[in-house]
Amino acid sequence: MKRRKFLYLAAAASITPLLAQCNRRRSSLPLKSFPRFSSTSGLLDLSLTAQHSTDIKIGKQFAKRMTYNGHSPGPILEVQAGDTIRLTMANELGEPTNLHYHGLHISPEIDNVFREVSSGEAYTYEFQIPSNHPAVTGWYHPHYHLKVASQIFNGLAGPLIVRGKLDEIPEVQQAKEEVLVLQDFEPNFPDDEALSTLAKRWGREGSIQLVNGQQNPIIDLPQNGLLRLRLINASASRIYQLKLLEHPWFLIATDRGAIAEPQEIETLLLSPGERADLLIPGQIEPGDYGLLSLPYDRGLAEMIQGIGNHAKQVPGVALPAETTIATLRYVEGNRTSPLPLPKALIPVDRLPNPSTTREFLLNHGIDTTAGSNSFIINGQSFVMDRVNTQVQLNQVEDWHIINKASVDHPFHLHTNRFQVIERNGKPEPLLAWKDTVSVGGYESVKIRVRFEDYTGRTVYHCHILDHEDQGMMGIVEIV
Ligand SMILES: [Cu+2]
Repeated sequence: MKRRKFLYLAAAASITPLLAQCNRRRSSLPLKSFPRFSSTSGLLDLSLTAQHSTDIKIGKQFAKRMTYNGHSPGPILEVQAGDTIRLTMANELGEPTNLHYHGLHISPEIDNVFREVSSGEAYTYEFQIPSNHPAVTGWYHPHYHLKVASQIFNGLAGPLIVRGKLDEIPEVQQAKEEVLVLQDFEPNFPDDEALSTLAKRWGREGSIQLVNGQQNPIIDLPQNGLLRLRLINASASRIYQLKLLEHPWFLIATDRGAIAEPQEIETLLLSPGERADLLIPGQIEPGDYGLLSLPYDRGLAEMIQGIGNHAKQVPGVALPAETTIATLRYVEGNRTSPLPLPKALIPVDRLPNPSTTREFLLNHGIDTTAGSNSFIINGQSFVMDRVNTQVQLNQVEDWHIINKASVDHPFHLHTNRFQVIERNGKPEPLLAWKDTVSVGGYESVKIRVRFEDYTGRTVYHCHILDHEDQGMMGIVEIV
């Protein structure tokens, strides 16, 4: 590990002058407002068309992106716990797709990643969100196997907000709210067929980091007020290590809802699929404060060592670089005295001890039963209709996720939420509800999950989506 760090630092030092030119762009444009669909009288009824758009403006260029209704990221969907969503998705992509409702606790019969919505067809998803569903920042995105990485990297993703008790806490209610969808982009990116094996094995990344499709937008921070940010990592592979420069910020919610009380943080690590809600009090010296994406090495140093320096020129392999992804700017607020942070949020009850413990070994290798040389979990790569794990409804289990590889493999479980119990054998300090957890190279994480409310087949997988497409996914059947 020491050697890996050293190599990485050496690489970072040699590229710093270049970064200073291209990534410290001055912020000038305000954060654009988002198209939004909100439920009325308990129903959110809408249509989304997955399509190609050629007129998506990124910086000064126009880019070809995959969009929902012409937007990347797609419109915000906003509902209350207990509401019904009736969403018709029309597919005009020229290839199959579908939708996954990442962050919702709903039946896998509805949130079914095995469903195919063929090109030229439409499908209506209709379901009720449980009335006891926690308030969450979720997101919707395609989950059609073998196309997940390319469709998400090309821009298909949108926020899905469930409002509830967290939103009713007076200080949270009075906060100014922004949803920030983090994506990365590369101009002139090769087609999937032309993308190098290396980029697919690494997990494709773009060198341009976008917040709601913009580079370094300005976000207003009302003086004496609170700004609530809902962050969604909708990138195919990029792991963000975020820092708000010289300004305090407080975590209030993770993937599946609120934590017990606001927690001041230094940096925030956000793997693909993960979300975090933050409160930022506008109560220090007015000015501009950069939201930095710090260089984060998810194993590139070791890979470059293995294949030589030419990794730098491979499209889809972006070198770690410091980038200001947004700028928070103090603006006049309507308050004369500071709005305090809430003292308490929502209690998080610790799950009881498990009745079963399982191991999941993440690695690269040969699965002789699938006849593939790819990304594997417990020696197996993903095969449609093969159940890898069977669990009992309502039982609590500990899953010990052990990464045997040198690169990070963030682990995502569909349908049910979990709590992280241990990381590398040490108790996890923060009790929180999660559905995606970062597992660094050679690291291990223990998660605790209760399989609640729904039987059926659902999946767990690596959220580096190229890894998932290449087999790092399994089926769990709840009986
Ligand atoms: Cu992975």
